Amino acid sequence: MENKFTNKEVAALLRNVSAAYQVKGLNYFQIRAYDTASDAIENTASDIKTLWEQGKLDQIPGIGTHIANYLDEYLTTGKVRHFESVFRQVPEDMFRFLKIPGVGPKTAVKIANSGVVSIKDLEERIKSGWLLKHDFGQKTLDNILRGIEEFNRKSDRYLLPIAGEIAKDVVNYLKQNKDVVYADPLGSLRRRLSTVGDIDIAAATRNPKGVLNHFVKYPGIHEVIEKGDTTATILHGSGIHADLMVQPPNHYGSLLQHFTGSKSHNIHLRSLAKEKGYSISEYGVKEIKSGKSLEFEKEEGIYKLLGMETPIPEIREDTGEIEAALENKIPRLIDLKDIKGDLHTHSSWSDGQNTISEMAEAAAQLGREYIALTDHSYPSLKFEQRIKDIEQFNYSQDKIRVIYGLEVNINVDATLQIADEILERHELILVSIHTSFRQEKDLMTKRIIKALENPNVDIFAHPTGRLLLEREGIEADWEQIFKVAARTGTLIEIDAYPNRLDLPDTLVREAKRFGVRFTICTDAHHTDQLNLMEYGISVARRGWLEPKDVVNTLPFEKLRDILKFD
Ligand code: DGT
Ligand code: CA
Ligand code: CA
Ligand code: ZN
Repeated sequence: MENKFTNKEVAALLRNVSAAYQVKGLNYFQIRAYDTASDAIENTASDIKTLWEQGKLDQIPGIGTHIANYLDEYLTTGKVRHFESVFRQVPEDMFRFLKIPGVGPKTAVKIANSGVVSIKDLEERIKSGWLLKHDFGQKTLDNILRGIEEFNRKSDRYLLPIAGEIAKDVVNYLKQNKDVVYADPLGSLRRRLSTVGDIDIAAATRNPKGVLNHFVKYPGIHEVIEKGDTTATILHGSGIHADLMVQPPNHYGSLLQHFTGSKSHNIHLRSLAKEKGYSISEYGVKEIKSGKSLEFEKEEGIYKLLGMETPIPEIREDTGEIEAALENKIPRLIDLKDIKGDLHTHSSWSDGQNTISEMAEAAAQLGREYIALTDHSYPSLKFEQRIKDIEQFNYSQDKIRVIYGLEVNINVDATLQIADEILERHELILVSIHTSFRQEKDLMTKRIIKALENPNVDIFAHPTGRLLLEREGIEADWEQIFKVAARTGTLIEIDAYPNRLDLPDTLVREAKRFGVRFTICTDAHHTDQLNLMEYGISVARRGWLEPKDVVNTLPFEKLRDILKFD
């Protein structure tokens, strides 16, 4: 296979070195260096090959000189002699199996050594019972099967912020061209899905050729895949594809509408249009009877023609938004501006990187009225000292009110990590699952419900425990859980951390139907992460939440009533 040197490929190469080292039993620090570098490359929006060409590889934090030298060799010659010799000492097929979520190096080697040749082959041999005879336990095999399902589903998707940052940069670049009248990211990015398959961008111009020529000279480009008269596709250095579609300004509304999607929204809209005597496409709208073409510079015009208000992009999934729009009944959904405070953050008292005052001041800078510090309740934590520190900070200033809270694990046996006396001493208690994610559904449901029924518990944080592109969420009876949450008044969190976005949007909408109330919080472990709130807002909007559904839209005085502070 030809090397393209995308970030994804380079990151995978380093990940493989780490895996091979683990099999060979090298020490933790040698292994860790490769994992860190791999993460850093996967998560940067800059093209690694371009950085290398500019001699700026060391600009990526996490890449030491040692690995930078190997990368230099790799990008120069297409291979690294040292890596090749490492790879020769482990079964070649193991790397294929490492791509399955939940399969580590040791299991991958075992699979490879048992003669399985591909992921497909592996799936078949598990299902046929063949692998059971080869020293694998049923439980391990079930986990592998689940991983394969996940692998098949996620294929090549990117976290919203990563794709979003790239798209923003491309759009800004396009706007530097004087012939570009409008430019916007569309598709799943505009609908704010938690993961994005490819980037779709639309531009309005009277000079399509010039704009497409400009587009394919974008500096972050890795390769031009295709270039036609009104469209072009590039491979960005990160490994993601970006499609550009151009139309003259008077057709731009149709372009926007079509490529925002979703596909099912569009299909429904088109059949509705047909009933009303119109045919709509990405190029415009036609009156079927007269054959007359209608032009729309803005997409609102198209919806208006069909007798409806324009649904915000986040809800265009054909799950009732068209019906609601026809009756002008789409509620005013929550917005970033509605948020008054953050109720899930960490300081250096647990695993956060900043002190209480640093976190509080950064939150005040963002205009928050209050912030809850919810450090993990390690039993060794000096709870009283920490409360005193927070109270002292509150006396010392009046820009922001710091709420002293804790994030408490729900143990596998449904008890909580710390005693009720300690919970009672705090103003806010989050509970969450950090261990035994694979518990059987019924037990898991009971485990959660018991925690939610504890009167000291205020919020159930990142409920499913999923890690996007990495780990599936827990299995539980959500209907039962939502009923209990509604009855006890326990709030359900939408965690805005980009690889969580948990509760997922579809469950948010379901929970709302049961009368659950929510919080939207950043789970920040660093001051820089306090501004991740916008991603939680996207999830909430996709779940049709209004400001009244979310308690951290309330001013502090009202919030304290709900949380029953002293
Ligand atoms: P992605 O890229 O997998 O994250 O998801 P989208 O929604 O961005 O999907 P994509 O990139 O395949 O297409 C962008 C939009 O273009 C999509 O949301 C709706 C529209 N579109 C694409 N293919 C079709 C189609 O076959 N029929 C209709 N009606 N619309 C389509
Ligand atoms: Ca797309
Ligand atoms: Ca696309
Ligand atoms: Zn947390």
